[in-house]
Amino acid sequence: MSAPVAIERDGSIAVIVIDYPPVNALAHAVRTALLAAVERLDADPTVQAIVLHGVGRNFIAGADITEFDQPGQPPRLNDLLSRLEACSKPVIAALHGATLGGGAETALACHYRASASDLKLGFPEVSLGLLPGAGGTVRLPRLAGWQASLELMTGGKPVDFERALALGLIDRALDGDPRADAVAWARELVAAGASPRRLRELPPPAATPELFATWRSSLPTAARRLPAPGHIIDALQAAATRPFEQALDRARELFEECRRSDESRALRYLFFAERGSGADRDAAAAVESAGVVGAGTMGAGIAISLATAGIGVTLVDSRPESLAAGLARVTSTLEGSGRKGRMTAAAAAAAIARVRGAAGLDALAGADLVIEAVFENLAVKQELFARLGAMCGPRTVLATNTSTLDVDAIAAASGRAADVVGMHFFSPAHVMRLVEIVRGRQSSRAALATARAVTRRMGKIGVTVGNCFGFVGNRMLYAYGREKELMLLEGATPAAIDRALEEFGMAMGPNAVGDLAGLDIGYHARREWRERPDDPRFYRVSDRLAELGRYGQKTGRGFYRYEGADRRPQLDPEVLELIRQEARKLGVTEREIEDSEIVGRCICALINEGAHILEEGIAACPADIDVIWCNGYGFPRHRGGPMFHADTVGLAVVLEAVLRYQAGQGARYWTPAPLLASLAERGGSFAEWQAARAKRN
Ligand code: T1G
Repeated sequence: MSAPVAIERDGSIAVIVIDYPPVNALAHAVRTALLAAVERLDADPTVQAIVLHGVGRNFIAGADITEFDQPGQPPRLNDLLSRLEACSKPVIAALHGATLGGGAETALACHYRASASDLKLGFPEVSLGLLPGAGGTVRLPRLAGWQASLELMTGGKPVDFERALALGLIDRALDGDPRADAVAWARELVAAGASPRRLRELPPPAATPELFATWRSSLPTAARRLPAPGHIIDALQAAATRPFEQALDRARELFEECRRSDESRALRYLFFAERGSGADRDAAAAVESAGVVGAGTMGAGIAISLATAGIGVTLVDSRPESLAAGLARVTSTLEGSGRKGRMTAAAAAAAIARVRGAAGLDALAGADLVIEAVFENLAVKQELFARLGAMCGPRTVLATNTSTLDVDAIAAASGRAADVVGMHFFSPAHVMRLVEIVRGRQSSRAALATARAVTRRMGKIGVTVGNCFGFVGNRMLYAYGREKELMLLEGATPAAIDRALEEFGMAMGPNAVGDLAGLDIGYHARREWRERPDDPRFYRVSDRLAELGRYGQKTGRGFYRYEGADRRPQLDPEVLELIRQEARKLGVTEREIEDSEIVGRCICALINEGAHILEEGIAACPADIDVIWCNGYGFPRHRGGPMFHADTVGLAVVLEAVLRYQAGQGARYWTPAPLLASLAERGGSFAEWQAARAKRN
């Protein structure tokens, strides 16, 4: 591997070149070499200016996140950047692509900044439960002011070239080859007698304590539960009220507090878990044309995602009105994204142009990939796959978007099971980033790799799972939902259950989720479930609501009432009465249920089912389960997912709770998974278990 930092000379201009794939992260080796280069060039009288340049797809993507599980090794980034800023000759940052976190802080420590137009400059530390710990909180306000600094750092979203220029974060554009253009500019600066411009020498802009108090109080509830957003505001306030060096030290202290927090450990864990393994990338077949069968909500959403990724799509539906509605939904959604700036108008128009409609399956004969999104019924899907199997070309990969049904049974009907995989999208499919890629008994390596590659190309996270009822996500959802349904009968109200789990951090409580997704969907899926527990209490309340046509938001009544366009749930005494009636019929005694029990039973049910799923190999590792639940089911990211959360609280604590619920509720649902019991008994964790397995393989 070549040296991470090199020095190149262009006459009296020296270029420090950072080349540390894949994203020029400021790892220990890079910091050490960078410091040596700066000290050498600053001492060299033949050097009149220094250009800092990153090779590859971006300038610097930040500190090396893998190093945050250990205390930082010297040279610390703070000290390196202070040395860079102290240079006696102009230092020019030549930016391009992702310039994030420590990369943006490095740019701020330079004296002049220029950038190519593909710039993405930002401070995403908050999404890792951290704060900019190397001077960003002290230097940025001196350049961009308090408002922009608070927005950039508590929001974590990067800005593009235009916005960076408008904020004064960069001085000018780099055209053509950024390195060469930056050297030419450096030469101009030297000729003009330009001297170093150090942000530390600027006074911080005026600020009142009210500004920071207002920001603290306007933080969203979820953000207020986490250490980082508040610590960012503290660090910025320190920059407003303390001398430069003291403000730097304060930011460092606050950074260390965040780095050691469970929240940041969880978010860093998810960062790498979501990038998964790049296994089998080479086995993937190219996909330039795709077919989507079924122009309903899911079908249209899948077509939008494929078209936005640059793939030609044929949307097929034999019912003309459904096809027309599906195509209209594709067009209006993409136009809307263009209008709202989520994509450029040109990109939206190009994506719309990539989608065409067809009434017959024959239009898909030459497609590279076909994804089915028809009614969730096994016989319907088998009949369709029999026709697709016969009609599509030998290279076509066939995917089913079923959310619960047996992929092997569907694959068998196609007569070419090796080409069949599950691609379980989440609603709304053009928004939700998760796809469960279901491996059938005969799915080929190439078919699975192709499904993963297309998922990545759509900018989504693909997690490969085994085939069973509900795969990983929905199978665990049934355990989680089962407990909330039982507690409804035992006396907890829908609102109390939702509030307790939302306070735990779930994006939305399970009853409100049921109303959003449609209680009829779950009802029909449970009808299809052959191994459904023979227990009259099992989802009794949801079933009764569905049988009464209370499907949730779409019918204005479900667990809650919804008035007209107002999507806010209203309590409905009729539902409480219905639940009491069902409980009486089932002989279930009503009692007070604490929030701790609501959260405990629902979350422990998740963890215990997750352990079964790992034992059976339906999920390859605990991280896959966590990625699925954090991206598909609104599990709080700052807890890292159910399995990471279990390790954080301790498996012995989880086992003790499971056994307590067993004593109260019986062994039927509360028998500890053998993996959970054995790990807990020997003081182990799911992470250690996975590490030991990885070592054995
Ligand atoms: N550290 C270590 N590894 C990193 C990394 C980082 N900062 N960024 C990316 N990688 C790895 C990643 O795991 C993957 O590895 C490969 O690079 C490609 O990434 C002191 C405290 C830059 C926009 O939060 O947002 O600076 O899977 O698949 O889609 O104040 O990576 O190939 O083995 O994501 O093209 C702040 C994190 C750090 C930016 C590129 N910086 N990175 O996206 O590729 S904290 C960030 C990204 C900090 C200072 C603070 C993205 C990207 P592998 P990828 P991509």
